[in-house]
Amino acid sequence: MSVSLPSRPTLLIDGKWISAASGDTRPTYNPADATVLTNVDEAGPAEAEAAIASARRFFDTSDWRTQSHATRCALLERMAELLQKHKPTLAKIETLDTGKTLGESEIDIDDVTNVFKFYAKEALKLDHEKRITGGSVPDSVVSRIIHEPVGVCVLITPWNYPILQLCWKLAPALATGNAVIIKPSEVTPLSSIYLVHMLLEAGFPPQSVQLLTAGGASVGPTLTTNTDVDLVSFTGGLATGRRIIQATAETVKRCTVELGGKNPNVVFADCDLEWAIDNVVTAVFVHSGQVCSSGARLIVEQSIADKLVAGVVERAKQIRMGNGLDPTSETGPLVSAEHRAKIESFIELARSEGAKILCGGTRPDPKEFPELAQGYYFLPTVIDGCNRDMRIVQEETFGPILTVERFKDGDEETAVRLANDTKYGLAGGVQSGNKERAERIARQLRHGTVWVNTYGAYTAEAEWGGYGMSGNGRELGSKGLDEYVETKHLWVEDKPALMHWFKGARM
Ligand code: TXE
Repeated sequence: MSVSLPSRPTLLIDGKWISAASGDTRPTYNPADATVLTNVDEAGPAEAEAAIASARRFFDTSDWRTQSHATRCALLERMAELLQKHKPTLAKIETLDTGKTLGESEIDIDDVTNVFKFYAKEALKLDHEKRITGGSVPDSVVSRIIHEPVGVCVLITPWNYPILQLCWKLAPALATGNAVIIKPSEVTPLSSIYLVHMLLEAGFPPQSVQLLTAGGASVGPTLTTNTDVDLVSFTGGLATGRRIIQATAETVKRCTVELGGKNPNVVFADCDLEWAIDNVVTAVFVHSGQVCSSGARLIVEQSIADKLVAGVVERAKQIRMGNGLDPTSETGPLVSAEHRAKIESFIELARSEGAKILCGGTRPDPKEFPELAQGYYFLPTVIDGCNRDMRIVQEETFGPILTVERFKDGDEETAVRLANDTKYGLAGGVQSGNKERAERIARQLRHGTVWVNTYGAYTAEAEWGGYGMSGNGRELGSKGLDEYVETKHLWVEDKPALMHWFKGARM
């Protein structure tokens, strides 16, 4: 299946596609077979400075930020149309770069089409100026709340959902009149490059968007400390997130971070067994577990546990791994050799902690699956005998690894305690045939999204984000728009009068 990949130059700075002054490039790999897909330009601090300067100039001197929301929202609507028009190519690029199946890439594009459409409507509400009356506001005063863009926004995205994570930030940022600097993951930059070409095709002003393809270490410090940057929105790992919060604190930038999770899926014995097996397998093994909200911790009621776990193991063994472009593949490889090495070290950790690996725990056997031998594949893995003190239960592996913990029949308190016993708090599931019980448990979970009798769905209209170390702020929904908006209070006195505070001789 041929597709033309974005070609160099890949840096968009001040409205022009350029290469790095250093001439440096970086290869990007196809995780399905470890071949080099193409090379992209590698920006350095000088290019980051140039992108910031251009974005600042554009934001301060153009009429982009003062236009009506309706004008900008029309561009968002156009972008939604273009996402559908370019879907076949964009989906293939996403699959080649991330390894996810083509079906998953297409779902991501449909989802972000809805995100653009949603914010094209939602941002229109900001044209409404809220009038404050009564209280301590005198009749002679017109007091209003108006909304303005934050300014220059740096958007840093990860490799597991490159288009999706970028659009969750991009749509609200552009709808509200900000100037954005995009820094995609160096592991999967291709769909973001393609998407930036689409933004220009849609008619966004060239300087409203700057693109830096680069490693985090080379441009990150500049992007997060420069005084001309007003906001940093980051999705990625906890360690990098902490670094970004610290870096942005010095200049008191607005900073929102989404840092993943270690998400519980609580299953009660009153579920239909076959249904519950399907739910658990889907929750954890989609995209080979490289999902921030994946249901990686099964917390199961004792009386159903053995049967459920046996069923999950059986199903996990049947998952068809393969190249994402092959329509028969149900899940793809891990994103990189480095990430697979990390997953393998987690397996060693689990063993050393005394947990029992029931299935998987290795790469596919190259004799049995020669077609998978070159890629970064790792078998769906179920680990039993876990308890809350184990690091395999506490750390985010971001791979196809399910840990199993049990609670005594009817012991809802323990189920909730186990589910909440994580430093993260992004998402979780409650599966039960008893609706009242499910609702009761769902309300006690300290997680940003809780699915009841299903797992994994989201919608552009509902906020997404985490409690605890899963991050701060929210994406999607109306709060996802607020992240990119400054609120200004205008207090206008219609009948100016002496204030009588200082009583100098002349008054
Ligand atoms: O992500 P990083 P990594 C988790 C997952 C994974 C771990 C590490 O557990 O194993 O994070 O993944 C940019 N200043 N998630 O190392 O480093 C980087 O270039 C500015 C969860 O690949 O967090 C990339 O664009 N930027 C997650 C982005 O940060 C910097 C999704 C994310 O990279 C930077 C992915 C710096 N100093 C991984 N250093 C989720 N929440 O969904 C790096 N970057």
